[in-house]
Amino acid sequence: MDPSTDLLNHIDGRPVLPSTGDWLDNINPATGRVIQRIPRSGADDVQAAVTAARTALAGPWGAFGIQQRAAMLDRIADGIAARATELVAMESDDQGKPRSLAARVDIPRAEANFRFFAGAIRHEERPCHPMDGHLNYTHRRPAGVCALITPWNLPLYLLTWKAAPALAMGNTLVCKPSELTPRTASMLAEIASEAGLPDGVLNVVHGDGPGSGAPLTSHPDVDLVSFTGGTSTGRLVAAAAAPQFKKLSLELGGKNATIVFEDADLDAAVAGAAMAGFANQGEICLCGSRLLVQRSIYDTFVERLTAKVAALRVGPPEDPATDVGALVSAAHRDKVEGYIQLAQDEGGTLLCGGRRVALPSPHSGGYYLQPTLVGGLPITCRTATEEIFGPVVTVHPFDTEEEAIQMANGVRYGLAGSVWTRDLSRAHRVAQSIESGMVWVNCWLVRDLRVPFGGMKESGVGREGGRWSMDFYSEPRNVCVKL
Ligand code: TXE
Repeated sequence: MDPSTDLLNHIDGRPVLPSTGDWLDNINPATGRVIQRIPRSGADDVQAAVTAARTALAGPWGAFGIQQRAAMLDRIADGIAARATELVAMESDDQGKPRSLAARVDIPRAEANFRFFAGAIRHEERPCHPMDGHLNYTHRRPAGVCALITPWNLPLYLLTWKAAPALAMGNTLVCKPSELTPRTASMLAEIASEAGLPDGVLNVVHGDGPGSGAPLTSHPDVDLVSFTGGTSTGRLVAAAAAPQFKKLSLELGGKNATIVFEDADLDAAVAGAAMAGFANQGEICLCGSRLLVQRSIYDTFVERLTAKVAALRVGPPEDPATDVGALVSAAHRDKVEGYIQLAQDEGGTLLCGGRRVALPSPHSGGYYLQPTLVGGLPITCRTATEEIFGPVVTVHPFDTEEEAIQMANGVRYGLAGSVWTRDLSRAHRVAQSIESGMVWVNCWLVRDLRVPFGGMKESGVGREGGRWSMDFYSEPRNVCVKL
């Protein structure tokens, strides 16, 4: 590999080679070909980044006021918008998602995250509690040095979801993106530097979990950890952060239910269930991977959904007609294939899909799977209770509302769900009975950045979004003044 194409760490405002001299290959999942090398950083690289972040807190950035920070976030948003085309291609080539999806969702949302939190701090109203003879006001201090550890499914979307509020609240950052999708994090660091963010405020350390993720979450000079990723890794992160009482937010896996009642608008529910099941190749923690359909409409619904899913186009990410791109890695494709086999071993019937898709050169080495629907499985089997995180949805009939709620809640996860019905009372009853952090009614993935976002049970701890992010990324303090 030509070293001039190597991706480098970004520490204290400049590109830096890994102290380990060790590298990982960054592979384009659409072709299976190596794009470049990325650092497999180690503890010394993490130390350099944390030192830079700590130093920057005491530098010019620490004196930035609300208006200056808001203006900085807007300039970063402008930089993302100006380089959107490049970011779309980079994200799609790293992750395998259709470019049309990155252009419609990932990159616009990255820009929106910065613009939203610029506005949030400009317009924040803070509580003031008057007493007889005293006045209490709430003051915010930055949390300090923030470790932001992000996954490979929505790389820039999720990194900016953390970085924007963290910067808005005056913190400094050490970002550790997934080793599978590293490039847009480095581009964000470049954009931030060009926007005038002082050196050391936003650092990026590339590498894998053991090499750089673990030293970062356990580093004594890191004040806060925000992690999005798998539940098992979330356990390791929590174990590393808890003994040092670091602020901690965990957004983990999901096994979300899409519940369709017999009175639902079937056109909308079929389209909604297909999108919820297979958007981003099913690699979104919010995806509806368990479909619960009232028995009276089960056959009709499944027939219509099967036709729709079978018609989804699996193709090269750069093709505008592509609905389903490549899975993020060969290992992840194999993991998902393993679950398709398990589904059949557990007695399921493939209603559609189930096989690899072979594309012509240059995509013949890519990691493509057909979107797959499985019927006939017990709701308690492994396929229907473990997170697969790929284009696989299991379909199950139910009879009563109570049964649907019990089925939806019968997993260790509690992240999201959707309910499809025209009965308003039932919609509220069911939405409030599902054990998850968020529920959509007759829609899916409609996101207002002001609302609390996060999961229950094994889907995570804490909430981010709007004022929940502002509280998490700061230390709200009370000052009481004698009048
Ligand atoms: O993510 P990991 P993986 C689920 C999905 C997927 C599974 C594992 O089921 O199959 O998680 O995916 C870093 N200390 N989701 O392995 O391991 C790692 O380098 C600190 C759901 O790709 O969770 C990466 O940057 N950091 C999820 C980040 O953690 C560590 C989205 C996530 O990696 C670490 C992605 C450690 N010990 C996967 N080990 C969602 N909720 O959206 C790894 N990392």
